[in-house]
Amino acid sequence: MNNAHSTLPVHYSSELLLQEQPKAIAKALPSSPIAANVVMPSQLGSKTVKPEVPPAKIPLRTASKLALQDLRDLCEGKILALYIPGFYSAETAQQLSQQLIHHAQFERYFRAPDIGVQRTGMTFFETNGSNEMLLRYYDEALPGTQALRAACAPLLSPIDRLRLELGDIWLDGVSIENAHGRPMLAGIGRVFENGFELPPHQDILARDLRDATLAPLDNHQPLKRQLSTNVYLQPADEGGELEVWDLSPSFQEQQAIRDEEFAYEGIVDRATLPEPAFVLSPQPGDLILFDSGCIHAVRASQGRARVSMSLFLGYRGANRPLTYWN
Ligand SMILES: O=C(O)CCC(=O)C(=O)O
Ligand SMILES: [Fe+2]
Repeated sequence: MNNAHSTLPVHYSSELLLQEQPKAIAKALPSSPIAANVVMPSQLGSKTVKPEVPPAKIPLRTASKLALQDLRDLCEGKILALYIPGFYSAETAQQLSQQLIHHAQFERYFRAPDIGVQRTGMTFFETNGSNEMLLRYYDEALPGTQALRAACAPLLSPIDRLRLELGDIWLDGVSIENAHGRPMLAGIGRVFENGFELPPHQDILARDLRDATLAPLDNHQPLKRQLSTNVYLQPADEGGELEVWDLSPSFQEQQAIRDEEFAYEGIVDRATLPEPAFVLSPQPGDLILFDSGCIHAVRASQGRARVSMSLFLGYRGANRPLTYWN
């Protein structure tokens, strides 16, 4: 562990955002009823200190379906996460998890080989500094998107369902992210191995692009926000809770609290973090969308594999297309 810095820098900043955001360790109360499988900080036994500034952000909003205003609030940073229990049928989710385990090909992330989390297609994050990996990523991207759809067939892939539902509500369109003039991967399946956590990290396209060997297209514009979206298919027997912090350190700040135990330099030392803004135990068929520029983690799971499907979304403004990739 890296003990050189024991606290996280207090200001909220991220190269993902065009403007500095107010400091926002979540002390806000949720605006909607909390599902039984969600733990808010007030229940974690931590002392509640009266905030000096008005509460900045709602940690988690629960909704019965994907709706435009909730998505806008998430994109504009008014809420940290949007939770839609039962987005996909629980029974079909369980069936699909078995189908994926048997018919899809999983391997660990090349850039995080010491973490027991496996994905289907190779993701953009893994191209890190290698021209060969970047070419391979683009060669495999479209076949990877199609292979995941085929592995779900005849069921509708939850990723495709999400893309369709986003397209139904987002008037400026929902399209594939285009960093280099070639289709990116759109959708992955994930399995979490017995006993492994996905340690605290951020997912930020700008950092992955900075690490890539090819400059982005001239007209490629930075994101105002990046969302991680996950549809959960099968929980582990124990553990596997999603934790999200309302903290988005800059690259330099993150490096100062890096956990050197892990090969991937983007892992944050847990010991430096306060209580998360929320902890969620996802159930089969649930969808969550959260700000992936904020630190998040998946607690170690035990027993059978935790299975999910995931997609990133990019937001550039209210009247701009939403984009997606992995
Ligand atoms: O599986 C999860 O709950 C979240 C995984 C994650 O880190 C992500 O989707 O960005
Ligand atoms: Fe992540």
